Amino acid sequence: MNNDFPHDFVFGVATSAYQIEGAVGEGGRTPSIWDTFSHTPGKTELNHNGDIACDHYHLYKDDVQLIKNLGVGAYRFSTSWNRVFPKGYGEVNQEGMDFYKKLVDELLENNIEPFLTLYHWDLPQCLYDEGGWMNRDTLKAFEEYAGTMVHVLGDKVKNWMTHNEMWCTAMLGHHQGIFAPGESNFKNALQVAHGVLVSHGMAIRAMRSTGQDLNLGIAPNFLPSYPQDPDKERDRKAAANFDGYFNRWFLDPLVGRGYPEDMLNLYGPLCPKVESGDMEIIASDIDFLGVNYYNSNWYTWSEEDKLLHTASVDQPHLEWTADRDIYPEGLYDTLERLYKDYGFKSLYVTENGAAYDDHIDSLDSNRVHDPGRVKFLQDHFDQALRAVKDNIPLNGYFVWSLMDNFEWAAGYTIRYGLHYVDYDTQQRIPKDSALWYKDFIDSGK
Ligand code: IFM
Repeated sequence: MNNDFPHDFVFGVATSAYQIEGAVGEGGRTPSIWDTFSHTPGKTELNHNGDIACDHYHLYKDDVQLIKNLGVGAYRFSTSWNRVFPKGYGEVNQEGMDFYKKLVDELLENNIEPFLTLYHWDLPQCLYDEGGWMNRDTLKAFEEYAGTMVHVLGDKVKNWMTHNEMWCTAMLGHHQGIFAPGESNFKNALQVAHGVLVSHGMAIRAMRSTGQDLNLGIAPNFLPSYPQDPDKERDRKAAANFDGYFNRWFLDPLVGRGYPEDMLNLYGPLCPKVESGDMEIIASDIDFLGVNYYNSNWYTWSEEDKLLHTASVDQPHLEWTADRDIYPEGLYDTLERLYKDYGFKSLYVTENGAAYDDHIDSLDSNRVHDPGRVKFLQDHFDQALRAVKDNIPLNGYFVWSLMDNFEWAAGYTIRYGLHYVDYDTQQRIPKDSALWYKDFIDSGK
């Protein structure tokens, strides 16, 4: 596959703090909700936790070399709020901040552009104890965290994202209970989603007010939802309901449309409490939208689901990775919609990748063959290129992930990396997909 993307198209890889850093008790860091959750028996596969993870805290220089060897020009990572602000706000932990300063310097010395996410699900436990995202003080603390990070790093880091995948924070964490903090209350989950969205706008304003020249955005996850039978009105309605619940609930307020009317009607008394001015804050101007895309879903009408009336329908003709079906066209559809229906002027695929059951080659301990991942990336790159050729303003693409890491509730049982991590030795081995990505990047130079 040739690299026909424009010369200034940004290619990169992505990770997040809790998934790779480890060193949870070092450098003045206090626990986040993921420390608590993963240490609660039964919450993650095999009770895995991020205590050591990829030990990136100590191995970050080596990891920057992995990125450099790929030849990509950008790295998306997140900072741990509780490493920088052990109390969630107030006094900065200099040692924590220094870690990120050193990481950023290392990246820049190697000509890798940092894309920094402020919140990838690791809320300081002490803030959760005071009500978490349901407490307006957490929103203020996030605003302070964002402003401080830009104040310290804004001369070196131009690209910032406030939140990663707000649907997961709200729904997996506070409704389905399968992510930290493990709650199961839909009304609260909607209130959390609202708090997170308001905090996004507050953070954007705080970052802008520093006067730095910044590229500011947010990285929601998208799940295109198609009607199982497009000719059936009820299937179309079911798909629209799911779309409202997963995609539009977060997108519409970001562009100033407020919460979608059909969903407000559906949710009725479950709707979040909105304070005056909140919707204007959420709609604060951003420079780009991040797009985390993995798969798509198909829906039919169901009476069993009393709220959304949706049931997802398996698509036997689609192939699967270790945990999701594969539908590259869904990426194109998402990008097209974000441009044409929502008018976003700048888009980045901030996450896309695949999990496979990878193993080290029994005859060559330096090789890991992952043909499925190579094909997955080729097919998704094709869709991204199709979008670029159709003048959709897609400016970059970050593969999830630089290396295998702590995959949340699945622990270390699922591998998403371009590099295989041997968790006993912390050795990183480039998989065939890493070699493919490198060749692909080289072919565009
Ligand atoms: O590992 C996660 C990441 O933290 C958020 N987006 C999806 C990835 C793969 O499941």
